[in-house]
This record gives sequence, structure tokens and C-alpha cells, in this order.
Amino acid sequence: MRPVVPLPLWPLGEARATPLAGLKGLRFAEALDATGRVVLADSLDPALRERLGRARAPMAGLSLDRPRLMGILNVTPDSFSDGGDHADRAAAVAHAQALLAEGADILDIGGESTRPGAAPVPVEAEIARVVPVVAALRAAGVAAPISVDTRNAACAKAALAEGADMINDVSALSHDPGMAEVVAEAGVPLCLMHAQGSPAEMQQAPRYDDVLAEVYEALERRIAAAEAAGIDRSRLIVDPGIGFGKDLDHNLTLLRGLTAFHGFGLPLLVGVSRKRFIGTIGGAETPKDRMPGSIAVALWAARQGAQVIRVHDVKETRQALALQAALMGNEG
Ligand code: 9MG
Repeated sequence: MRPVVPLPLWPLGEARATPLAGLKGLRFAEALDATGRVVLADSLDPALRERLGRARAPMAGLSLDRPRLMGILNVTPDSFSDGGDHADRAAAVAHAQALLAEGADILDIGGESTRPGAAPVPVEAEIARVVPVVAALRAAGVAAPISVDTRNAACAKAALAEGADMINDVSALSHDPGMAEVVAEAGVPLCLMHAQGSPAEMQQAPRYDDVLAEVYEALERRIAAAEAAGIDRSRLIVDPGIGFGKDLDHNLTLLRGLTAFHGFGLPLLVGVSRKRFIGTIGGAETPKDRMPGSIAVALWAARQGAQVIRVHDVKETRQALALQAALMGNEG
């Protein structure tokens, strides 16, 4: 069934309206119900209203009462590292430090490309790319939270041992049967991202009857699986997985209905940076030319109450968010 979609009120909303997503100043007074009709927030199930509005638990020490930026650090052959080379590692560390200086709240380090069509990487190679960078960042005194973008338990375990704080699993625990245990034992936050299919084939023919309902229900099942495996619900973050087994219309429908995902009562992470649909709509074939469109969608996500936004262009997105927050009467 289609989830309830709260309609956020900006700027500042009415003081009497219902809080949304635990974000300062974000409220709603109306929502779309399962049939798409506008209903008053007051008429919603009180338990759902409570989940929609409650303050989110901090994530890796970051309070989530304002949108946070997750800076992307890919350590793949098409970016820096081809397997632990020292110069590549130094360049990756320098890039991470630059992202933090530009205003990233958390880093997301990944050693396996999850682009459409990307082939899986042997876990040993992934570990060789990611773990030395985590270790080098900690050795350099970087105290900022570090997330590791991995589907593999062995990589997660090794990175956590070197000081990573969180796991971002684009398979939502469905790739590696050992991942849940590693996360449960470490007691770290885990991002459960929705994907239809694996990166290698997910864009071949993505199909849904009702993409918003199906992604919501799939995430609900992954949350239940994580909890059944001993991961505390308070450590979970959800993500609709824009571009992961979704065509352009699927992506737009999910972004229009983003507030539905606050119904879990959990932090919401959104990643759109430089993705294909931005190039398609914005007429930018090359990913690096997709910054303006990426910022436009990041601002949209923040207005829908996404607590964490995953971006390549930290400085530019930070500036745009600051202006949006000022216009909305928030401190950003
Ligand atoms: C690794 N990665 C690439 N895109 C992503 C997205 O949209 N969300 C998350 N959680 N991870 C992503």
C-alpha cells in the first residue's frame, strides 16, 4: 500500500503544525494518504505521526537536527587508488581532508564502484583500497566520522578495526550473509539502501508497479531483517537508493514522495550527486558537469527533510544549503 506522504511546510511552518523528521523548523499540516488524497496531519494514526516527527538519534556522533553532508571519497581505479599505492593513498587522504575543510560532516569511503554496469571487485582488492586510507586518516589525526561504502563483511570488519564509524551497505545486508553480524557486534550505524538488482545489471530493465510503495515495503523488510540479526533499530539509516535499479521516472517519483520515508522514524540518507538522471534532464553527459543539477536536487532533498545528503561537491552544496536555510529562517 502507498505510504503516507507528508507535505512539508516551509518557511518555518506553522508553530502549531506537526514536527517532521526531527529537523529544526520543518513541519507539516497536511499529507497525501494511500489514495493520494490530501488529509490533515491531525487525522493520521498517532503512532505514525510520532515516528514522522520524532528527533532522530545522532549518527556516528552527529546530531541530526539539521541536514548533514556526507562527502564522497571513491578509492577506485577511476579515481585514486589501484590497490594500496602510497602516492594514491596520500592523494586520497588529501582529498578527504579537503572535503572536510569544505564542510563535509562525514566521509563515505568506497573501494568498489557501484555505478550501473560495474563489475564486482574481489574483496581483497576492496580491502587493499579502503582500509589503508581509513588507517592513514586516523593516523593523520582526522577525527571526523568515517562511513565505509561496502557490501562485504570482511571489508567492513577491517575498516571498523582501523577506526571507521559506520557502514553504508548499498545491498541493505542482502549481498554478504556475514555483514549483519559484523555490524551488530560493532554496534555501529548502518545505512540500508534500496536497490533492485546488483550494480552489474540493475539498470537493464528496472520495473515496479508502484515504485514508492515497493521501495518503502522493501526497506521495511530490510529493517526487520537487520533487527532480527541483532542490529539495534536506533542504529539504522534508510535510503531509497536513487539510481539503483530505477529509471528516470522512478527516481522522480521517489524524490517527490521522499517524505514518506520519514514514516520509519529513522534518519533518511539521499544520494543523487552527479547521477545519470541529472545528466539526462540537465543535458550533461559528463558526470563532472552535473554539479548544478546535483545541487538543485540536494536542496530539494533537504527541504523534504533528508538528514544526510551524500555529495561529491561539498563546498558548493554547503553554500547552497546555507542560503536555503537562511531563506527558510533556519541556521542551516
Ligand atoms: C555508494 N552509493 C552511491 N550512491 C549512493 C546512494 O544514493 N546512497 C548510498 N547510501 N550509497 C550510495
